[in-house]
Amino acid sequence: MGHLCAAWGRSVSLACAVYLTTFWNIAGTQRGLWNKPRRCAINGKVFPHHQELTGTRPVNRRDAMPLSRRHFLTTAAALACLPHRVLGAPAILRAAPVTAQILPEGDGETALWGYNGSSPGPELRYRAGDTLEMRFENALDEGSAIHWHGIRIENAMDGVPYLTQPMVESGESFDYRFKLPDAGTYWYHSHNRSWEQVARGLYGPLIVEESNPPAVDQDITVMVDDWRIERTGEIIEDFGNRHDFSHAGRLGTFARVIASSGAVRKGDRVRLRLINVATARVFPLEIAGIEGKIVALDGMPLPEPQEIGSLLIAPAQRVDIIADVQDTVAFVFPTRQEPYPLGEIALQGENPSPITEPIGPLPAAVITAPAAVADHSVTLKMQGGAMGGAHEGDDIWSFNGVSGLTDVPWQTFQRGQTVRITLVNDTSFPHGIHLHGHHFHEVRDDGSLGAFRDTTLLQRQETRDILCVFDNPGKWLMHCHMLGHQASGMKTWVVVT
Ligand SMILES: [Cu+2]
Repeated sequence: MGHLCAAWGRSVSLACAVYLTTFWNIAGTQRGLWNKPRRCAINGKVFPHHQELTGTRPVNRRDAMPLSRRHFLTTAAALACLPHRVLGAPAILRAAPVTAQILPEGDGETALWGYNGSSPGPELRYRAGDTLEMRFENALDEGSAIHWHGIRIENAMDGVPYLTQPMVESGESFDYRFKLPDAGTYWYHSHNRSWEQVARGLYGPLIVEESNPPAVDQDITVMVDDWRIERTGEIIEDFGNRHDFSHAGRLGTFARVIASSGAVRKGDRVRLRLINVATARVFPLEIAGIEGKIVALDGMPLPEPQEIGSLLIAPAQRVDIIADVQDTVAFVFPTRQEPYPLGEIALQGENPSPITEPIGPLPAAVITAPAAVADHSVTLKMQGGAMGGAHEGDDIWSFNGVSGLTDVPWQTFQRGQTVRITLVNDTSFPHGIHLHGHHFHEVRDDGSLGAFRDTTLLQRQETRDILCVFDNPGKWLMHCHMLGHQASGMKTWVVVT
């Protein structure tokens, strides 16, 4: 496993870009954003206008940390500008209530649930081929378990209570131990009552480095989330309401990025590992201040890096970017009204010797290619929800007229079979469909193989084929990662024998 580094907690204290405080109304649409006076807290000072800050950030990076040191000390991993990144992970993840500074410093704190005293939980960083060994301790008042999202994992370690492991009840623990086969950007999160537990903050990044990582000056994890909180920071305790479930899910009132570094130099080459950890919100995302390429989606390298353009990241999806810094790195959520600022990484000095090599592809993952002709073809139709048609399920949502998990799996596949699944979104909402234990190819309209993902976004009334080699034995969940949809019927499971 990764080195258990005693100094890690101290050495990774660089947290977080500058955050602007902007709310949108609780109706949850992207319209009608309500703006607090725009301001940024840096070095404890409050600046009245965001624009005034460009290029005038403090030079002491350690002081440029608007998030509370108390609560976020262990959330970040990459120490800026160190030539060698530090692999590291604690040996225990302990879930318990925490307090987090979600709003800018000086505004109210938010009572959440987290791991090891913080939300997000600590960044776990390993190298491909390592074995992750982690004791999960549950100090919550209810059951929980940890799912290691996107890892082609041994089934018994997948973290789905009742399907792959017993529930880890309050006061109990569970030992996870599994190999990390593929380099990439992954994340871990609760997989019990996830519409509430993840919304309360039970998640963190899981980074698996290449054995020979691409040369960058900084490797920065950027989680994007929204929280349904009052303007005081207090969480709004309306989890699990059926209105949310039947519509787009629990959309937040406040959103921002949480980045593992607060500053970059002009000319730095950076790797940005974007993770949408929200329970429901699809984030369109624009990133200013960099020029580069997308090199991986959902952890898996692209054969050829792609232009960045405008990103659209569904809950649970990841995007890896390698890029050169030209200016303050600003993350913006474009809306129909004014752009909603999600946070920035400050510009601080200039890199005297920038990396100039072209940005090439990451080393390909060693994974079985799908057969030219699929062994099986099946259809999975999403039905239900508000403004949806009638369906035969007994809950809000269904797959093929069946809501929730049944005693028998939806499908049983022989190990190694290539299966074409036609995903049909016959509803009025987008859905991000996640398959556990495997990645799959999105099939393009012309029939060619597209991105290799573990979560695919289907817009309302959209249809897409995916092609998967089911080569990992066990019981695997397949569900919508809008977690309220999952909770109210949009999930099923397959068996690979
Ligand atoms: Cu959904």
